Amino acid sequence: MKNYIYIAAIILTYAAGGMPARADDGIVHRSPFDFDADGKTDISIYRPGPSESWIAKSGGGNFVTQFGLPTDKLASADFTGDGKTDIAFFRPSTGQWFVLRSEDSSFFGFTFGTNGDIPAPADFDADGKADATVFRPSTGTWFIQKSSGGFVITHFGIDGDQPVVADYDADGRADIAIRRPASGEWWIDRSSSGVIAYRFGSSLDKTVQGDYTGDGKADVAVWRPSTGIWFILRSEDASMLAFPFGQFGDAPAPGDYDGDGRFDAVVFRPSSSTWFIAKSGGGTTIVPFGSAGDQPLPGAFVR
Ligand SMILES: [Ca+2]
Ligand SMILES: [Ca+2]
Ligand SMILES: [Ca+2]
Ligand SMILES: [Ca+2]
Repeated sequence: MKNYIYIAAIILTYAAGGMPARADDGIVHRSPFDFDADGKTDISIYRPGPSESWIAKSGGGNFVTQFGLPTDKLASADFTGDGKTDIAFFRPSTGQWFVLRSEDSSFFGFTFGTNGDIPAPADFDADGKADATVFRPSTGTWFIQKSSGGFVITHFGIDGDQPVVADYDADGRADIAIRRPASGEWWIDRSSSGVIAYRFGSSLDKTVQGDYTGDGKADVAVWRPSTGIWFILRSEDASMLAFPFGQFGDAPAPGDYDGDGRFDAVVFRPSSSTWFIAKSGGGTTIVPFGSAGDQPLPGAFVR
């Protein structure tokens, strides 16, 4: 009972919007999976069978396109730098990337990585364009193809680690980071402030890092499939926020769906093809979109 009251109390804090506003630091913090550049993450899915991506644009209208193969890994990000997320895939069998330009729906492809690599595109050089990136678990090596030119090859992590890239120190540059499931360790190589490590979550938790508190710094966060509880490690003071949202069988799809600069807890429920969005600005939105077997695009980098 005591535990229940504790959780209820923190939900109230969360829903009341008691978080500080995002830092006014001049850095553009774009919402992920924002296909129409209105600052809001869009409800969107990939349907592997027919290789269709369906996007419910928060600015209005639906978009559907056939692109990729059923066995491709989701890798959507803003590679072209126009503020709109580009539908993109990584093909493990060949190490190829395929990007559908948001500007004109033309596509380009290139080879970067090899079978077994895990795609983790993000903007490491802070030029507004996502950089093709893979983490190679077998050797613990990161390969980053910078959009501004040049490559980064660096060792960070060991076999079995999972990439959990985000901007944890709010300098506008994505940070190399891994989660080690067996021990629940997170190791973050912050681009401006050095390496930091946390122990947070259990091996079965799903990684849902993002800026839930609105200070511009991504918060270490996990979603527990067995109970549907979200655990967020606040970047401000490393205190923990926990609240239930979703249930077993759901797929977490974190992002900023209401565009207030704070991540929202979101799950896609395949059994009923329904999205549940706990808006950080307050209120819950329930939207039917997709069908069983679909993969939420905003869940592309949930590990
Ligand atoms: Ca870049
Ligand atoms: Ca950073
Ligand atoms: Ca934060
Ligand atoms: Ca939000």
